[in-house]
Amino acid sequence: MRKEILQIQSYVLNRLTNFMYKNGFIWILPVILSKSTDPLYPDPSGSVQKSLDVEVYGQKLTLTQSMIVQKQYLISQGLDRIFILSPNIRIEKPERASTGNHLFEFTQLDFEIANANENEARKMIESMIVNSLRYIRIDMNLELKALGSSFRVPKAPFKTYRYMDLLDKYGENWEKELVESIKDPVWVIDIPRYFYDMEDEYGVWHNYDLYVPKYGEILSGGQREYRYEILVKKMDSAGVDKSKYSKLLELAKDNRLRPSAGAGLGIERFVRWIADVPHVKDVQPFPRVPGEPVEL
Ligand code: ASN
Repeated sequence: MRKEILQIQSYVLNRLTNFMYKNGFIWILPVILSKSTDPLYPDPSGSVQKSLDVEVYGQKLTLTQSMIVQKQYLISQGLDRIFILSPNIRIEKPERASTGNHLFEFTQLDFEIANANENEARKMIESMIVNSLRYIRIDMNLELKALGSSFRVPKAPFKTYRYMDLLDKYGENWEKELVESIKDPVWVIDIPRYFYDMEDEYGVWHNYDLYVPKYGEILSGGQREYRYEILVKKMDSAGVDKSKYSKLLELAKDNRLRPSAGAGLGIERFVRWIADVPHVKDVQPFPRVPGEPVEL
């Protein structure tokens, strides 16, 4: 484990949390056990095999896969901007060990903005990325040089591609083709997936993932669904167990969910791109690689 990578990671965490704080976000502590966690399906590029359920005091809870439902809850309670450094457990298929992108335990900077639409959220994310990279370039210059990292600071707005267009152009292998063809981060939008991402009446999904050159996706987010009937319909068609989401559905039924948009930035993926190292396991001293034994 290179010390420079951990120095960069430490700096990145400081920069990102500072950026959020200065932009009016309230820092919330994470939960590791959830009644309502992200089901992570349907997702065209997902590979989570199962969720880990445990019984605690007679109640069935799940190791948190993402805090999306908790974020929607907090927004419904009147908070306008929130973020969490959230540890997530996702039991990925062992084949994902070789992508360089997957750990079965990782941390995301997960945030949500009340009343924001897709464009406003993407703008805020672009400024967070560009702003922190500018500082990293300067303040971490020695560490970046020692690692031979050559990332460049991009300019906003980032280029945007539609998921279906990429699929048409490159086929199933589109992610690999895309990251090999770009020099700066790009957006992939309009991806058919989770019940909580907003799909409008024309079938357009108002969600967005951020891809970086060479490595792939580092951030995923969307404008949120808050309408009761649509949430129920989406959960039913995905085969999601609605009893796990009773609080969310109760709020939606009472018209108390508010429109919002947000995203989660994978910390290990972001640092790995900055440090320019082959695998996300290289930035975590205690890596949890799909299919591989844990040492500590
Ligand atoms: N955190 C992501 C979001 O806000 C969800 C995820 O990690 N699946 O959209």
